[in-house]
Amino acid sequence: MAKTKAKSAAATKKVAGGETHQTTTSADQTLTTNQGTPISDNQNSLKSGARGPTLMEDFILREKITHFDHERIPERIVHARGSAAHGYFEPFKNWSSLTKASFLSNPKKRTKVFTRISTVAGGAGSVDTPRDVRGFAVKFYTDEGNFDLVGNNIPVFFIQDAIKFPDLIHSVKMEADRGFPQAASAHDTFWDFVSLMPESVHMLMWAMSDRAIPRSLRHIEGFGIHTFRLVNAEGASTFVKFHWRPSIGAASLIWDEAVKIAGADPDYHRRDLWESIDTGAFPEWTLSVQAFDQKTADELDFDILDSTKLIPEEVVPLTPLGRMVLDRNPVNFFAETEQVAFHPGHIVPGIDFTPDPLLQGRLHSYLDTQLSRLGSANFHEIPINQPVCPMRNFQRDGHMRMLVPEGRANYEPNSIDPASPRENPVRGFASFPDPESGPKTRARPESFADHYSQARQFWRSMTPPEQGHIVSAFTFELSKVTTLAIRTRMLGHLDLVEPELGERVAAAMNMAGMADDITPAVEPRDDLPPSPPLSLVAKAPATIKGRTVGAIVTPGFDSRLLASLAAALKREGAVLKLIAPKIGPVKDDKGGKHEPDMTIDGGPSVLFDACVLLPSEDGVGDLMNMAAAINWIRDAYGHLKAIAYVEGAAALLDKAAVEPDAAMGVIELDGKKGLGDFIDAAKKHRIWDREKLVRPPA
Ligand code: HDE
Repeated sequence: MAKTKAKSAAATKKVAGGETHQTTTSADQTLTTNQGTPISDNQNSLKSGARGPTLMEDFILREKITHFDHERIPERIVHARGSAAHGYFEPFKNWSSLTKASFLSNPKKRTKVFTRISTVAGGAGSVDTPRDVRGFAVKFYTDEGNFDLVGNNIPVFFIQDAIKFPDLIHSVKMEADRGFPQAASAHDTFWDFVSLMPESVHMLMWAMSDRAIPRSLRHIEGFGIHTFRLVNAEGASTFVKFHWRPSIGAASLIWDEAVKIAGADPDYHRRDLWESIDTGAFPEWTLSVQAFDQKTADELDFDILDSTKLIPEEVVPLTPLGRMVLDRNPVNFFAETEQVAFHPGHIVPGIDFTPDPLLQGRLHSYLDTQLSRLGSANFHEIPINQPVCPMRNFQRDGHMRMLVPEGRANYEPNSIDPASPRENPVRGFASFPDPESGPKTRARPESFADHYSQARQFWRSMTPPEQGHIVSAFTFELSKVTTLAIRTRMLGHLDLVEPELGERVAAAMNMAGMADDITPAVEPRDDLPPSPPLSLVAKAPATIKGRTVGAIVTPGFDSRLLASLAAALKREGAVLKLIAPKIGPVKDDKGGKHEPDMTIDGGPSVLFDACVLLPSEDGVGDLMNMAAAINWIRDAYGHLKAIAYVEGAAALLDKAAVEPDAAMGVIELDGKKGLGDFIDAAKKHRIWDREKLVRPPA
């Protein structure tokens, strides 16, 4: 039922920042070469006789093929697969007490943004739903320069020092000799590396939780991870951790769904983001900070420069700064999503770094990577990367220079051109005068040494279903590891996180009692209280806003029921998709025609958040013999989704071995009450009580 808006072809298109750039479309539709020479024949190359050899002279063929041969640029070494959208950010109030960043100074000021959300390990053509961290990168086109907040959907990281990043990434990517597995951490080299790096244990808990298989890109949280500084006009600095919270709540897939979606729709997340923006359901996030001073930092029992630690919200609560809305899809994937260049060093006055050794290494890496990926020091001139504020300096020339700077003076100071740009001690970026100093050393501070306490706190903050999924994820991944010593080493770490976790994973692998004995550098704390905001299930809002409900219909189905279902879902902000055995129009009981969105085998129930069986009586007979229809129901049940059915469809439930039971979210649509109960069940997102019937926790 998705509507696609007709797009008008225009000679020019707005790009990031709002300036107008020429596109390849023009009023005269004559096809031309890159030099503008009109082309008379785009079907045949130039030959000596119709059956003769192609001539070298064919400059049109050679230009076209040469350009084609060079269409690809190196994909990002990490975060290669991503999807992006344009939008805006607006602060809730004037935050000048905290920061002089001008985009945070005025609630009436809208700042354009471009946001790219990505997986980390897979290549650009990999699927959307592997178990992986999601990158969450936002470019704010502020009036004082571009600010890039380049974060992830998990608030901590695997390593503490940038020097380990190439090792981490080599270990998780495809194995060096065999070139597989793609986009998966479930293999020996990854678990070998992390099991030798105890600092990664906290992040592993998050990566093995349902956070790493998000329901959609609209349903993820984002985190800046490192401690940053905000600095106000008086030069006062406040430490901050950045947080993004989606307005529709965070939600995850179930592992079996993620695996099946990878086949059913490898572009599941990209399509979802595109379609929701295209139909006007704009994703929205609140940007908050945990703001704290040096005294609070000194009182914490971990180091705020250690990116493997988070500050619980009970200790420093969130201050909501403003909101981001994504309301426009890219017009060209390559020009925008592929060429956008994020860099934590793209920063504006009022925001500053800390000496977190992970962040410090990133400040080198991102600039360097743009040079190799985009091929030129002029990558900032690519439209999507251009600042919207004036940009003037004396940097000149280089590959693919687009700007044409005028004037004689290309150096500073100069007396030849008094109007040329000059430094500005008042408006200019000034680094916070951090008094850090010390002897040159390659040491890791003692304050970074506790690797297990927060991992344990995370485990204790999870609800039982979430704990069960963590156990299953460790079990799945470690069962793919062929080297026994890696498994036993990892079990040793899990025992230190929490004996119950280690024991459950060991039992699930039939390896009870085989864990290595690992001595931690610092004894894990046993007194950290659970932190409820760490659990997605505990704080899930009761809503189906932004969700998709799939309904199977067959010719002659009940039009009245469909109409009330559609109206109820619309009221709740959910999307209804019609699924039918065949893609052509389906007639209802009154003769009305409906265009199905998908066929049953092209639209398995993994693609929907809640499922409805609305076949006609005749249709039930046909569906009884369709494996895809029976699996549709079976999977919906196994994935703990609310299921509504019409009385006639009870036989289908029976064949799928699904017990009709309203208390377990399998609800008969018998008028208003049935519909209301179904919506209420769908708002729970999952019927967790059902899990013990289909997948008893390990
Ligand atoms: Fe990145 N990371 N990273 N990273 N990262 C890149 O830059 C790097 C880290 C993150 O949508 C690369 O343009 C190092 C943490 C995102 O285009 C590269 C280290 C966090 C994206 C790079 C880290 C991130 C990247 C590859 C350890 C969360 C995608 C392509 C010191 C706070 C941005 C590129 C996009 C991309 C290096 C660790 C987030 C190679 C050296 C921690 C969201 O420069």
